[in-house]
Amino acid sequence: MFEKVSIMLQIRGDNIHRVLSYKRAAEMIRELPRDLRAIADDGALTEIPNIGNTLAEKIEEMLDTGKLEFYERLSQEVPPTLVDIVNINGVGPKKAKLFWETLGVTTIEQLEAAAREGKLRDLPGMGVKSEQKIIDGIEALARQTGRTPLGIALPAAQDILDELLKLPQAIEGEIAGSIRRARPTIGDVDLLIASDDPAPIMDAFVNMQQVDRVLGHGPTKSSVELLNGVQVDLRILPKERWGTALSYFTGSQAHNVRLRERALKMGYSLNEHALRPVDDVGNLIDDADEILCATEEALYQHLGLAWIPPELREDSGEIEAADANKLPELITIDDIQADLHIHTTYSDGKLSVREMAEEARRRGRKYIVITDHSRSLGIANGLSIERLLAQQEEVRNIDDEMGPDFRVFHGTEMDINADGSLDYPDDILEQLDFVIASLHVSLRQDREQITQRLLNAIQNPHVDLIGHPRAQQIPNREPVDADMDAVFAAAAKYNTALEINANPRRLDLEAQYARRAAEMGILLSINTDAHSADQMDLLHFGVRTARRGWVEAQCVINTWPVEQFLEWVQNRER
Ligand code: DGT
Ligand code: CA
Ligand code: CA
Ligand code: ZN
Repeated sequence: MFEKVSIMLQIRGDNIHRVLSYKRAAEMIRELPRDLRAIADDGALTEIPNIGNTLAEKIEEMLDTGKLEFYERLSQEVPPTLVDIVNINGVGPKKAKLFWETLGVTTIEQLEAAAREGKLRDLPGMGVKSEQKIIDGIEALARQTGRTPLGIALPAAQDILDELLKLPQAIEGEIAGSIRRARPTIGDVDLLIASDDPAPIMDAFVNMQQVDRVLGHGPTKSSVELLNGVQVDLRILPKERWGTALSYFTGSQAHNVRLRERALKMGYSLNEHALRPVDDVGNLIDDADEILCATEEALYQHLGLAWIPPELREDSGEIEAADANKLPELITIDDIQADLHIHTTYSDGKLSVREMAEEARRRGRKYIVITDHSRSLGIANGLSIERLLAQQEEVRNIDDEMGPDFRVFHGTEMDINADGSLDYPDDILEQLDFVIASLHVSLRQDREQITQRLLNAIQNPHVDLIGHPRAQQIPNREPVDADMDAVFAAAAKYNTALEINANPRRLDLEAQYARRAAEMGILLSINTDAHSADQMDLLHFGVRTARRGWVEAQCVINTWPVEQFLEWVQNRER
């Protein structure tokens, strides 16, 4: 509700501080580790950062009545359906307001009709191209509904599994399907549990409080739809068959097909239950015993293959690699030594430099870089040069205080401006320990412009890392239209690293791009881009994405010891 209100206030033209107060409150609430109602019952709403008395009263009102009077009044002035329009890729509040005021458009359907009739192109700031982009954006939005971001699906799946594994009948369990393979979005959740007594587990599953509807309730398979709309399939099987079942339901389907073909060549049929001997023409041999695999390792071994990490199972070379004993030694979360992209209250983060440093140290990181937003990014409270230099002094002091075993460096997440210029001059960048350059604005420019902006940043000797290079947001902001071959060629030439942003709303670079970059010898960096302590715990999503991209630890700069990192930063500048 607060998110809607913030967009509606922005469309109405309210002051940016008011807009941001609702937006920040919405973010705060979304990330709360506790039930909002429980906090309200404790009378502790105003202890939530960014929630003062006014917002606390509004939360109480919604908890009590299910409604917000302020929103109802605001709806009289600004049609709430305009908020859906703002969700279209390439349409911000200003454009939504423009379409509404000039054409009376208030819904996505009306906007699509107007665009198709060519009515948008003549509006101020619009053209034939931007009109087409809106049509593309609407189509993309329609395609995307139905898949759930990994960042939502994985924790939901884990909660359910943890709950079911508490039952005495459950022996072991695993999340299978596309979540186990770490796809950035997932169609449905696939859970597997090993048990010889499935009925009580199935009963518990269909009766969980997260369940909205039961789609099927059987002895070995049940399906439910959760209150958040996600479908969950649970299969229960005997432990002796765990390996074949886990492999089958992990997929991908393309990987499974290849395994089945390989099995057939070796004289077996393979399905989710077992391997079974077949004759030359593929018919089952009647009295031959099934071969059961209790582990995935056993199954792959029967097929003459090394065990293949789930993130690789897309039939994109992993079977050939396993066959030749050339699987990559994938990076793991324990390889990560540092977080090179961290925000604080200087810009749009929620904690101070010191608090973020302490939180990072508590999570086992050995060094971090503080990288707040740069001066042109007003919406994120970007730092003027004066504030940047003041922050540097604070960072230096905290680095001193925290001793030699934990280092705090000073950097920036600098905007690559719409005209391709960088947001701080070289003589300022020179004074920073580490420089990230990122695209945040004018993301719908054409391919040539976007590519040129990225190249300008990559070529600057002070820029060490390109943050979230494709500027996508999952599920509904498409990546920028950049010539990635040119970007990779430049990154390789100038020895500029590219980020795998670990926030599950980004996962950018995506796996297939990370893989190509790593193959070209480009260095990568997996960072949380944390704006709060909780977001530091999202690191594993970035590591999963890297693994999906066949990435090994040595090409990820923040797996390096601090000395090696510093040497790299200093050498490349020369
Ligand atoms: P999703 O849910 O669309 O994100 O993708 P998956 O991979 O989780 O697909 P899903 O839930 O339909 O099925 C889970 C796994 O079960 C899938 O990765 C492979 C296996 N599977 C499902 N149907 C078939 C099939 O018809 N043939 C084969 N070979 N495997 C299948
Ligand atoms: Ca699935
Ligand atoms: Ca499924
Ligand atoms: Zn950013």
